[in-house]
This record gives sequence, C-alpha cells and structure tokens, in this order.
Amino acid sequence: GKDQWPRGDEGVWRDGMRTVDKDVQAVTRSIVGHVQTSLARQAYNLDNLGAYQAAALSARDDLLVNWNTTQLTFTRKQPKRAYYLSLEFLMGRTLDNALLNLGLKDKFTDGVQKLGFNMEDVIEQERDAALGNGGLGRLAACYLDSSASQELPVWGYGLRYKYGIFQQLISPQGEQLEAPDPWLDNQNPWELPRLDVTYDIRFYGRADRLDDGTGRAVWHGGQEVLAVAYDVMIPGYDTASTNNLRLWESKPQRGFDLNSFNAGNYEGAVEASNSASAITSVLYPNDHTTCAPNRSIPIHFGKELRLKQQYFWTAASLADIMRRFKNAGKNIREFPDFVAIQLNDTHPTLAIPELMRILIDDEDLTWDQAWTIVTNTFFYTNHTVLPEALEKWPVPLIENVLPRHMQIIYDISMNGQVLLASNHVSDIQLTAFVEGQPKQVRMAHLACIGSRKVNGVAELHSELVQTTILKDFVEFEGVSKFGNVTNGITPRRWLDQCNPELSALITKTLKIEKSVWLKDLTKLEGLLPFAEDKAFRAQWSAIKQRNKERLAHHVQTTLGLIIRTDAMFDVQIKRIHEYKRQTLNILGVIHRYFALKKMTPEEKKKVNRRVVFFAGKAAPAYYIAKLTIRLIVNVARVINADPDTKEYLQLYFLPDYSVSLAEVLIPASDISQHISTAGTEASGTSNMKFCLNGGLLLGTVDGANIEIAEEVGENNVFFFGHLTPAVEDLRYQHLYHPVPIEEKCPPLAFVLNQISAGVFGGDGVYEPLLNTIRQSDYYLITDDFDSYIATLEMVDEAYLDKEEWIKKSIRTTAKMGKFSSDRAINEYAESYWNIEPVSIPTGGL
Ligand code: GPK
Repeated sequence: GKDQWPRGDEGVWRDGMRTVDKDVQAVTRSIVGHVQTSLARQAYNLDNLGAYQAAALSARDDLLVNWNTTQLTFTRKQPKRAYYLSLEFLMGRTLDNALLNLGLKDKFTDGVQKLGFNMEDVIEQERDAALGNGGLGRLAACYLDSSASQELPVWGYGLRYKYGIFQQLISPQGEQLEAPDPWLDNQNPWELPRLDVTYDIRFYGRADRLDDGTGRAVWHGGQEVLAVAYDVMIPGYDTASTNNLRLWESKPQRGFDLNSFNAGNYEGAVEASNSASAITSVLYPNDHTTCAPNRSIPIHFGKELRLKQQYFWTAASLADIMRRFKNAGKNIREFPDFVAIQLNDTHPTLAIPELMRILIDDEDLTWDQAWTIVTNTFFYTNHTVLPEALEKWPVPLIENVLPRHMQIIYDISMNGQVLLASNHVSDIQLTAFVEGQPKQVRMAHLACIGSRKVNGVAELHSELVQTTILKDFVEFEGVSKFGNVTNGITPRRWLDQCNPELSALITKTLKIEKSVWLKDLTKLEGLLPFAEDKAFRAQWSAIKQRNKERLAHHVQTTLGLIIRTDAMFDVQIKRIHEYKRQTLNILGVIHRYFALKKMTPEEKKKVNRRVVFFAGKAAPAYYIAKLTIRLIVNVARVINADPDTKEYLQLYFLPDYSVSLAEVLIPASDISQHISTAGTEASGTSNMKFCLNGGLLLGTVDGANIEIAEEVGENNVFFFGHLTPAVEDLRYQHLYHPVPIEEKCPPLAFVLNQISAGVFGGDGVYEPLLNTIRQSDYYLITDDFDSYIATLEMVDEAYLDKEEWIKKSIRTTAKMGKFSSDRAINEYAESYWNIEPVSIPTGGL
C-alpha cells in the first residue's frame, strides 16, 4: 500500500528499482561498471582478482534485490520465524553458489569470457569464508541454503571472526604449522555492514537482587562492549527467497575510553579498546571442544575469552530478535508464537538465562511466566556424546563475567530440584551442576532443561543421547521431548556445483528439469534402471575419471606433485581426531606397503592400484593428532619414493583442508573412509557427500553410515568392526585383562614395530602415538584392525570387477535422496519450530 512508500512519487521509485532478470549484455555492463567505479581500475590491466571482485559485486547487486524483497515481505507478513544460533558457519566460497542459485551461472560465464576471462579462474580467486572447524559448522551452512531454498523464514546468527580457521602448513619434518587466516584482507563483497544496528553488551560488574519480592535484579557496572551487525545474504536455489545470516563484530563502545585518556592513562584506554575487539578476533580452532585430548585437562578451563564470545553473541542476537519482535507490536506472552530459536550444540546455551534475565528484569514478568516462554522458544541439538567434548564452565568464572546469569542458573537448578522432589524422583542427580572443585555448569543439562525439544543428528546418536548423557532427563521429562533429525547436505553445492558433469548427466537421464530433482532429491531413484545400461555406465565412469584428472591437475598446480589417475582413489578427509581413527587408516596403508614389498613382480601385476588421500586439520594443542599427521606425511615420503611399490600404492596428505578442497576431492573419490569407533561419530556428513557423488563407503557401523547402508543396501557399502554395544566391554577388557598385541593381532604388532624401528624416520617421535594403541587402546584399533584389513581386501576385489563397481556407484547415488538437507530442515520446520514457507515475489516489490 501507499504507506509502504514513505516519500515521493511511487512511480519514480519503481522506475529506479533494479531487477534480477538479465541478459549477457546486462551482465557485462554491470561488471564493467563495477570495474570502473567500485574498483576504480582500468580495463587494460585488470587481473583475475579484479575480475572476480567486479563479478562478485555484480552478483551481489542481484542478491540484494531479492534480499530486500524477502526481508520486506517478512516485515509485512510477520510469519513465525526461526533463528539458527551457531558459533560456526563454514560457508566456503560464495560466487559460484550464488550464481547457480540465482540461475545466472551461464550468463556470467559468457559475460566474463567476452571480457577476456575464464570463469573457473575467476571463481578460484575467492577466499573461503572458513568460520568453522568442521562438520558442525558446515551443517549450519547447508541448513541456511536449504532454509532459503524452501522459502522458510530462517535467519542465522553468528560471529564475524576477523580470522577464521587457521591455515595449515606442513613443515619439512611433516609437522603441522598454523598460520592466521586473514580472509577479510581483500574486502568481502558478500557482507553488508550495518553500522546502525548495534547493541551494548555488558560483562562483569554486580547483580543486585531487588527486595521487592519480584525476583528482579539490577546488573550494573563492569565493561560494556559494542556489537555491530554484518549481514550476509543467503540466496535460495531457484527462488527469490534470500535469507540473512547476521554476524556480530565487537568494538569498543567509543573509539577508546575518554576518561582514562584525559587522566593521562593512554595505554589503559587503548588496552580497553583492544580487549573489546579481541572478542570477535579469532575462531577457536578446537573441534569437540572443552577438553584436551588426554581427557583430563579442560582446554577451556579459565578460557574467559571463549565464554565472552558465547555471551556476546547470544546477548546481541537475543536483543536483536527481541527488538524485531517488539517492532511487530505483539504482546511479550506471544513470543514463542513468533520466535523459535535453535541452539546449535551447547555453545549458545547462555541464551537461556539471558532470555530469563530480559523477561524478568526488563519485562517485569514472573519467574513462571518467563520460564514458560523460554521453554517454548528454544530447541537444542546435540552433536556429540564423547564425554570429553561436553561443555562445562566453572561456576567462579561465570560468577565473575556474568554475575546475574549465575544467579539465574542457580535458580533454574533449584526449581528443577523442587520439581523433582514433587515428582518423587529421588535418586537422580539433577540438572545443571556437577560437584567438584570448582563447581562447574554442565551446559548440555542446562540446554536440555531450558528447551522445548532436544535432538541428536542420526538415529543411533539420538538413541545414545537418550540412554547416556541425558538419561536422567528422559526419565524426568518424558521421552517425547527427545527426537532425532538425521543430518543432511545441500545437493546444490555438493553435487550440482562441485560435479557439474554428473549433474548434467543426471538431468539428461532423468528427463526432468535440474531445478526439480535438486529440490526433490528422491527423484534420483530414477537412475536405478540405468545401472543396467552399459552405455550409461560408460558415461558415468568417464565422468569419475575426468574428476580424478581434475583433482590430479589441482594437486599438480598447487603442490607440484604428479598423481597417477589409473588407480582407485581412496579418501579420508575430516578433522584429525583419535575417535575418527586416521591412525587405523595409516596403519592399514603401512600393512599394504609391506605386503606389496613381499610380492613377486608377477603377483604385483594382479594388484589393485590405490592412491590414498588424507586431509584434515588438528587442533593446535592436540598433540596426538599432530603426531598422526606427521606419521602420514613421513610414511608418504617413504612409500612414494620406493621403486618396488610406488606403481601400486601412493599416499598423499593434502595440506590445508577446506570446503573448496573438499569440492575437488569428493567427486574424484572411488571409495571414502568413515571408520570411527562405533558409537563415537554422531552422524558424519561427508559420508553423504561422497555417496551422492557415486563414491562407495568404507565404514564402521556408526552415525549416519548406518542409515546410508539402509538406503543403498548393505551389499553396496563396506562395513567392518565391532558394534556399539560391544565397545564398553572391550574397553574394560583392555584395562583389566590386557592381551599383548603380538598375540592379539600379529600383523598390527608388526606394523607398529616397523614404525618404532624407524622405517619411517622420526627417531622415536611416534612412540606417544603408538602407546595410545599399545596401552589402553581406548578407540579399539587392536580390536578392529583384522576386520578392517579383510574389508580393504574385499574392496580391492570388488574394484577389479569394473562393471559391477560402476553399478554399485550408480545405485549409491540413486538412493541418496534422504540425505538432502531440504528433508532435514523440513523436519525441523514442521516438528520443531512450527514455521511455514513464505513465498517471495520475483523481480522486486
Ligand atoms: C560435533 F561435537 C561436535 C563438534 O564439536 N564439532 C563437530 O563438527 C560434528 N561435530 C560431529 O562430529 C559429526 O558427526 C556431525 O555430523 C556434525 O557435527 C554435524 O552434526
């Protein structure tokens, strides 16, 4: 209506509005315009980086049109919205994805070419936005893509780290070195600074309870830090719907503290401003956080800055959500009817006491009224049951940094106890606290008690959440509070974008529009009959071959290594962690190496050639994980140089694993390894990506591997190892009835002894790593080694039957429909958040 146009002549406004539909000429004009004005550069000396920047600015203009329309539509319609709070968003590159989602990829490719550039080279100029460690952060990114693609009103909230996950370098000795990731150095065209959207966030000071019987308190004094919003546009696929990811930057409230400046304390003033900026300066590089790998020293013990990050982000996000809610003119009691907040792991759990604080201290609600609102607003997703990864914060630390929140947490705990007593539940040691000196708050317990629903990320994992870490709560609150949402991945990035040839073949074969099957991935089942079609199989395997060549080319240009492509590509890429068992894989490689050395030339001719790839980062303080990298690199050095074996076995550790590297590795893989100790990998998501691209799966009966096997059929995956129920008992046996490895598993003993003997150098450096296996062997390497080796041999045999292998590959892709993140996000929208799609008009308002 007229009231939506605040000033002037509507026709003149409309006339000036940009739209998205463009021809190639509009694209080239827009790019040239940005070269000329935004970049202030000359056509004659424009390099690839400049071309990328201009193309990105042009695509950004298009995104902004849709983004504006979407946000205005939400403001007018006031639908219930969901907010995804995640400390990590592992976005990767944006340009290619944005163009594909906008349907402008071909036009830009043409346009860029007319201007003398190659689109692939231009795309390669972009730095990854790597604001995450691994699976948890990438899941958040896939969920944003799916939310926008399904026109769901979902915003992400996170932190705008100045430095993302560290850059990994490998020293000549094979050691991991960390360098900062200055991803913002070349400007970031994908973010909009919102210098007008700011909040003051308090730390420290005092909380004084009022004596008026209301339970209210006043929190005052301490330090105030400014939160500034940066918005990142999240385009949906084949829709105008473009959501928002709001990232907060911390700044000193005023450039620096004028009072101390005037008092002549210049250094003190600058110090205060430094500490404010420090909050969002760097992503914590620990995956499965809180505890050091020796399972006794908490990494975050006393890590005040991490706690400040968590509060800064949750407080700014809640203030923003509350402001938006209030602008809509609703009554505070209706909050849960318009707002759902998803807690991605326990990192944002402080949002629970923070919302209580707002409702009680600022909105004058009673405790019970506030608690009803809170427990109908939040939803909590657990991502791990590893005991050492569960967040705990020392009470004295919270008391100092967030005195009012500590009071509220105590009150939540006390109320829980009262409820318990009234329910005659006597013997469970409830809720938020553990004993010990100092006392610690168990964040998973607080997140659970303060949420409407709690879910795990794959069926087995969700079961384990209910029977182990949150068992008491299931008893206390009832099983209906607990659920499962199996993770998913976006088929846009993880098939269409990273494997364009396969995507084109699928479209041609299914005879339906790409935009249809990419949004209903179960349509892939239509590929099943083509597994029997020889000509189709030939095309399928030719694409895999070209993807291997693309990877080999990438490795050659970036690392200068020559990789043979007439071999099976065997890939394990993920964070380096004992539970993920990269050690099992490298020990298997060494075993294969010695087996090859013993063979006659005749025997070798029958061998299946293998190229084994590893990639992944280790947390900088995770000593054993770093040793694992060092071992892999040094084994590679020996194996790749050995004339007896190098034709049959090659091994590479590719440094600096990233989303962009995954996009090259995954489509090239024949088989990938997901070999965690049973019950430890909550879900895994790269397993889904490999299978979607026709790679077969070698894995344990763990996480989403199980559901993948259910979909594709057990005869199309390679499973090995002990099952979850056996794990506890095996660990007990290791401790109380240990059997020497020489007896238990002689081939493994041989491999370990070769490493100790220095065959791969190192002068004894690997002993601490080997001792984790020789001593308690917590992750069951000695128990699973034999079946692992036997299964690797089955894989070899299967691969030698080329046609059968391709059939398995096709069948695998065909049955991956379930693992689209569209399905997962719909489950959250329907069964958790209770939100509905909002259709967005194309071409602006
Ligand atoms: C789980 F607890 C954590 C963590 O700190 N970081 C992380 O990436 C992963 N995860 C799980 O390890 C994966 O199994 C899972 O697929 C992923 O989260 C997403 O749920």
